[in-house]
Amino acid sequence: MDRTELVLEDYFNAIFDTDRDEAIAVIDSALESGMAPQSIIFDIIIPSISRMERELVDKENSTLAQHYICSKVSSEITDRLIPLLPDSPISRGTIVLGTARGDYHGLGKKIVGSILNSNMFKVIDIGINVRPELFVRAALENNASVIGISSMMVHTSRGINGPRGVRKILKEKGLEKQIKIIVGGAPYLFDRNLYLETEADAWSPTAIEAVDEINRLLKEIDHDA
Ligand code: B12
Repeated sequence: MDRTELVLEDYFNAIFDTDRDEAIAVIDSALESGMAPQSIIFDIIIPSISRMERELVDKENSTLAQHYICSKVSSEITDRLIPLLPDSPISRGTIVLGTARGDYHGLGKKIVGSILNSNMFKVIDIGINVRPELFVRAALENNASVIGISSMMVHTSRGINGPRGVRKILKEKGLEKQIKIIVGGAPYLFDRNLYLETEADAWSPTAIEAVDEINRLLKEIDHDA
């Protein structure tokens, strides 16, 4: 096993046992030994959440309570890692980011925001359970070119209170050429054409790939201007 695999194993065992202190100790020791914060997020925390889900759904080997603690600890550790990611002083554009109405999953959005931030975007995170009107209002108030909507459940991606609701308002206000919509989250991973159904301009499977997609959207806006 290489070092990353060892840390992954130790971290997974800690969260599987809902041992918050041990999970934090594993991450602190990984940081001390020189592991990069971004690698901890993508190579340790995200794979552990997926593995935890497999234990719950496929193997029926864990409980929803374990799952809940795992996501709480993961979120707390991600909060500690975000300030350690490089912060870029230059801004390529402003992105308003939130989780769709009715959806309380916030970890993916948090990671997307911090990766965009360290890739020269100004990110306005407006939280979870966000109504369509609030997305548009925040975009106008902050002169944002892109609205990013995270949906982790099928109904919060497809429903009228999700991206489609935002699209409807952009259309009504004649803002479609100046504000683009990007979406992401679990349902889009299961159905790669779903973003079209939700009337978004783009989607991305990961935070890293979102950087290129947003650059493409910004070019589209410049071209149309
Ligand atoms: C952790 C988790 C929870 C935690 C959430 C904690 C929190 N504060 O976030 C808890 C336990 C509270 C929870 C609750 C529920 N959950 Co839940 N949950 C999950 C789980 C296992 C992992 C989600 C996660 O954090 N992943 C880790 C992050 C880092 O990954 P990510 O979110 O996918 O984000 C990455 C990309 O998707 C992308 N991305 C994400 N957002 C965005 C946005 C943009 C703009 C872009 C570009 C990219 C992008 O970038 C991220 C980083 O690379 C998923 C399973 C799954 N496969 O996703 C189920 C899942 C989403 N949950 C599910 C369900 C059903 C529920 C509950 C209804 C359960 C219940 N019976 O109560 C409730 C819903 C509560 C609500 N109203 O929101 C279902 C949804 C199924 C469906 N068909 O709709 C899933 C898919 C589990 C399953 N297989 O059934 N959940």
